[in-house]
Amino acid sequence: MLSCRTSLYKTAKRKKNNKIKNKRKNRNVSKNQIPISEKQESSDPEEADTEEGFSLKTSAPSHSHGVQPLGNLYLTPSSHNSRNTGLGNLQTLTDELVLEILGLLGGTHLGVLATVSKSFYVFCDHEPLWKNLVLENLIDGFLYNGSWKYTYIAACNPSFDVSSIRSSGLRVRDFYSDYLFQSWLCANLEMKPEWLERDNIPRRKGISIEEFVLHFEEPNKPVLLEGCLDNWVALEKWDRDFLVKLCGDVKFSVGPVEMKLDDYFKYSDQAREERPLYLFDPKFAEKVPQLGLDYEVPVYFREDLFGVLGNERPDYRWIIIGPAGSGSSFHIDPNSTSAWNAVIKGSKKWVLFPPDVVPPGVHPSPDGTEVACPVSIIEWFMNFYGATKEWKKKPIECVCKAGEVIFVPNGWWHLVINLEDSIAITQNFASRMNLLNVLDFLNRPNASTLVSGTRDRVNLYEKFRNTIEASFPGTIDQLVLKAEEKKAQQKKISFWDSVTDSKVGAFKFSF
Ligand SMILES: O=C(O)CCC(=O)C(=O)O
Repeated sequence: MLSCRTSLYKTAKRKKNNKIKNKRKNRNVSKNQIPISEKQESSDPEEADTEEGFSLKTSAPSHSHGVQPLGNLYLTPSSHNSRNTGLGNLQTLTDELVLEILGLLGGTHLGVLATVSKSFYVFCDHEPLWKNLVLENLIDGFLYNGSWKYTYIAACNPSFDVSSIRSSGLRVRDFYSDYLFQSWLCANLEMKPEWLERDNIPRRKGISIEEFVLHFEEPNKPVLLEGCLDNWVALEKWDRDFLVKLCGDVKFSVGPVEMKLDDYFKYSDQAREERPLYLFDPKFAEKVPQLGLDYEVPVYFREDLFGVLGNERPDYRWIIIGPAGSGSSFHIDPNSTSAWNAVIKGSKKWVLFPPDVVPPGVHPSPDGTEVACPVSIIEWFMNFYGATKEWKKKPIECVCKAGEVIFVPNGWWHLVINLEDSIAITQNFASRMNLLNVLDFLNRPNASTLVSGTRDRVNLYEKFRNTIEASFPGTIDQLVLKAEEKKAQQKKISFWDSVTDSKVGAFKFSF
């Protein structure tokens, strides 16, 4: 098992109802677990495979400062960690805490502090610190410049020639840090073939709407649907060149910032980081109406009762664009809605757990407003995926390719990682099958923090309920009645099951 970090990152996904706290667990690295140190010095990244069978991306650079995992310290005769000497009295702080404190500084102070010692130099050069500075300060967009640090410096000092200081970084001897090492490792790891092997989702082609409802929507089970995008213009036309020509200058939501599509693609060409920025925009069809016209909702998902709210409905559709390695870490979709996700270019690995199974490594807060999970998707695979092999309730998994659609039923946990540069459309909806769940969710006492995708979180319940009543009188009552009948039926069945079981037991004993 590789080392893990414990720093807390906070990101709030715009689509999701729950804030996601990313956590890296710290485990010690045993001697024979990370044999990377010498190989890491090699300029050929392909040599840098670990004994556990992890392989690095072919274009992976070695760690720019030569940081090694802590376990390697015990292999060195000198047993000296320059991380500690360079931090002085601060050496007792964990790496997470050092970085947390450095995160309070601006760019100029980080630059000055970097000159204090080699250790501070390595810490102050940590890319996520500079990424945060960019995302906090350059919210109207930026031009990525090869690294977050150079992006920030170039944006703040337009007349300064960043290329004059660009270097591959100062290599520091005997610097051991699991936290920093793992950040580099996760940015440069290839997905292992065994992480992609399990494919146990039901696949269907050409089924009727009734079959979809009976076998998947009503029992709330995921399914991968093939062949239902065949008439999408988007499937035929959308690729990077087409989109850049159509709307390269239009700004889309990318994390907390707005970026021109063209600038986003330029960033994603160069992005080599643990959690690449993901373009996830709920207003794409308002910004570029043509995008909304190039696809249609697959027949299975046409009943969307939130439609009664018109412009007042919560966000419900997104264009999603990201490079290989980008994706969505574990979450449940907002407002108890179900969703469909159609891949237009590229491919996505999906891992889904049913509502009653919390994925390993994921810790939701009791009120459901926050979720703590590993820093990155790749870290989840590295440290937690293996555990699911032993689980009785295995996750549902698949690789969803261009032209395919996945149905994500309400309440299911899911994680998605793009295996290639990908473009997708997703929509969330409330059909008759999940209307009561949605209404219950909107009516929860903490709706003001739980409901998402709208400014009117508290009033959404009343508004939605009343409008449904007006548009489809009696529907809610009918659904409530049906749900009660179903519950009673289930109770009856489980009563007779238990009686039968005890009879069998009695027979056995009577022999
Ligand atoms: O990254 C993706 O394509 C999946 C998005 C997702 O999980 C969602 O829309 O809920």
